[in-house]
Amino acid sequence: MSLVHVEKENQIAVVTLNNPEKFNILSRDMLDTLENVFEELRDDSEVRVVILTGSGKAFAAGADIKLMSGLDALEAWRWAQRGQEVFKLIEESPKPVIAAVNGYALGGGMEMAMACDLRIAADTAIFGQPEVQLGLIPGFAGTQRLQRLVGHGWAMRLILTGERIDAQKAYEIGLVEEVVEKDRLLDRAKELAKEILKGGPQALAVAKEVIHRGREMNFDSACAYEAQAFGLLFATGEPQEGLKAFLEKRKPAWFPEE
Ligand code: CO8
Repeated sequence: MSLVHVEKENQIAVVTLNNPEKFNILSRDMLDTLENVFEELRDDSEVRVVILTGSGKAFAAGADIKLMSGLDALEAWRWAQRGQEVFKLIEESPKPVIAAVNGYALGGGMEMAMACDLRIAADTAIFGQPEVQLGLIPGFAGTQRLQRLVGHGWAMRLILTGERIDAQKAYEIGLVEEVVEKDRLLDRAKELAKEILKGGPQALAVAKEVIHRGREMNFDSACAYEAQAFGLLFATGEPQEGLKAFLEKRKPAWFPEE
């Protein structure tokens, strides 16, 4: 049985971490499998939006504690880099990725949700960065993504206390954009994916790129980059189609066969 299940329908891929007995922990095998899946999806022309979720009670209960208990300093360094590498692949996917957080998103599991572009949570989801309670720090880029997402104060609070918060609190601090009843989680994620599918595929990929890279630049440089990316999009033919379709009062055909 595969550790990660992928189901594709109507240009949407639902990627489900599938080790429910172990709360979908991020083991070496799980990270390797996720890497393969996201590399394949990046190159799969039939998929335009990805939904990432977990089976059972957890989205993911973090990195593999047993594995980490046997690491020396260099191995721990490499292990943190490995998680960062795989989550970067998710973040840099040219196709938008929606995290549908179904349950526990702890430690590396919460860090994985933060590498996605959008986050919706089941009302039963639980979030937390409990690393300090294990004598660790978040090592899969959580120290960086969390403060960018929710600001300095809440990042400090969650990382220093290691406290768990429920979905409603996660919504209030901006960690997730929406909370829905657990039974509705996947349907709602698919509705969001369908909204995204209305956009041009190149525009979506370029928007992601400019948002991510621009965040690390000063304002003027980021705006200059944005303007260049805006211009470059016109080389894809997509803006021409989108603008023409509006004027002709029809839906854009992003692909010739549409
Ligand atoms: N790693 C390994 N095993 C785990 C993990 C984990 N993260 N989480 C749960 N398990 C295992 C348990 O050990 C148990 O195994 P077994 O059945 O063999 O005893 C099984 O899953 C079921 O767990 P519980 O009996 O505890 O089930 P409960 O329903 O009582 O509780 C919880 C579920 C709340 C998810 C609980 O298991 C828990 O708190 N898990 C740990 C959560 C945690 O602390 N996560 C953070 C880990 S650290 C991390 O992610 C750091 C990322 C960056 C690393 C980079 C640094 C190098």
